[in-house]
Amino acid sequence: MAKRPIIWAPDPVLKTKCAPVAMVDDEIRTLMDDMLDTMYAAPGIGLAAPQIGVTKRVIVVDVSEKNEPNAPICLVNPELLWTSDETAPHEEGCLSIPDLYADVERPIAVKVAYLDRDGEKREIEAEGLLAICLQHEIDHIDGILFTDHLSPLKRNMFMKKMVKAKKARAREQAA
Ligand code: GNR
Ligand code: NI
Repeated sequence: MAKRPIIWAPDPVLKTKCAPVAMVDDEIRTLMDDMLDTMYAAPGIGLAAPQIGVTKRVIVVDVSEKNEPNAPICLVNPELLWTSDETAPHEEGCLSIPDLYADVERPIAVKVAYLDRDGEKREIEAEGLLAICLQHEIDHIDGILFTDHLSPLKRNMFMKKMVKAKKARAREQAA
């Protein structure tokens, strides 16, 4: 189990359409464990493999409340089978876009097919925060950030802020 550094936008790895996993083996299970460690440490409610530099179709989510036991879900090759016609805006943030938040309009309910930690085929139906998080993470493995759902004006503003923040961090690390 290990926490890994989170990659910040802009970075080409975050724009990559990730490759399907051929087999859920120990390497993938270790990747998922590391992703959970990284997500809980952040803390966050989801994480996609490209956020730690691995361009594979693997995501983890846990939308349990702080006072509840952890409820991690690990999804390999997740696929949106169905999305509701009804949509709603919800404020989103991203560990790869620190300190920036914006409303994103998405379907309020989804059905997702995936492989679990044992490589078994499963389906999950979700609404509320879990549905939002699943869509946010599936976007990541298609190279899409939540800022890509915003108006070009807002997206450009965010991108400029991200470039500035990344430069500031690079300066801090050099000092
Ligand atoms: O921790 C996270 N919170 C969050 C809040 C609203 C919508 C989506 C998210 S996902 C985010 C973690 C992250 O960046 N996952 O890719
Ligand atoms: Ni994210």
